[in-house]
Amino acid sequence: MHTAGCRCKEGNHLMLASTQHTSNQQRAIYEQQGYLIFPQFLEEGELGILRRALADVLARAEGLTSSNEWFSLVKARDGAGRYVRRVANPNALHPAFHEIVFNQKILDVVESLIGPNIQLHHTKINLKPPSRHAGFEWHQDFASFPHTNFDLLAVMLMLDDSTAENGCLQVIPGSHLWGPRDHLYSRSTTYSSRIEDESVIPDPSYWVRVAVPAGGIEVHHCNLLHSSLPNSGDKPRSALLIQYRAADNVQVGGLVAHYGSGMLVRGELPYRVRMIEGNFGVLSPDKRTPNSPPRL
Ligand SMILES: O=C(O)CCC(=O)C(=O)O
Repeated sequence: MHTAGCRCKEGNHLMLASTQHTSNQQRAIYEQQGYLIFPQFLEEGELGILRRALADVLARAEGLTSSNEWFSLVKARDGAGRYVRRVANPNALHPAFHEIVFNQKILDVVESLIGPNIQLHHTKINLKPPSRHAGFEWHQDFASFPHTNFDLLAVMLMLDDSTAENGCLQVIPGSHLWGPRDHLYSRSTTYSSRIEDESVIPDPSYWVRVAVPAGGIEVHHCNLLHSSLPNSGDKPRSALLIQYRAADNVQVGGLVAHYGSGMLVRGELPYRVRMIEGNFGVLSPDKRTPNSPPRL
């Protein structure tokens, strides 16, 4: 099933410039591949504001020795010290991360993919310190917050250059068409998941590394299988993730306590729920790989 039409060589994907493609073309690529890349998306000034905001937010984590509701920490590769691995709900912590959620250029892309009525689901910042713990196993986002339909996507905005060395995203093009799969909590963290039946993951010749420069964005469908390796280089890889959904798409499981979740960012509330047919597993506390850390 997964082999149909998705054999891709590493890096062989379409790089879009927001002005070069019509929204119909963007949508057609997204429907076929499950992801889009815009390597030059933000102006330098816009990127600068976000990078300064990140520095301000991280200043609040100085001196922390264990994770809290905002900051998840991991041990450095050499064991000396701890790094912030994830900032939860940065839109609650800094006005720049609140405002970027309403960025009209981003919302134009999102509208071309999931329609005119758009809600925020959540934001987070994933930091990739040089740590063996900083990878993500193959997963679909849908499993962590299932909804009544699949018009749910992530915009990943690169705050640093993301490269093969520092653990850029990797995807399996077309895998969103396989539908939602059962997941377990990941082996290494308490807040991410991995596909339960790893035998469906095709061989590495189908994997595509998505290296995107700072200021660029990658957009992926909630059922696209994606992962990323730990940072094996010496440069950080920070990325802001903004998850949006169509306003007629209602969450039916998983974590709901995100700051600003359900906020209408464009269009209007349709007061309708659109449901697709099918059934899917919801992550429950017992869905753990035997050696995965205890659920927080
Ligand atoms: O930051 C990454 O490399 C992957 C992020 C991701 O897949 C997630 O947070 O669900």
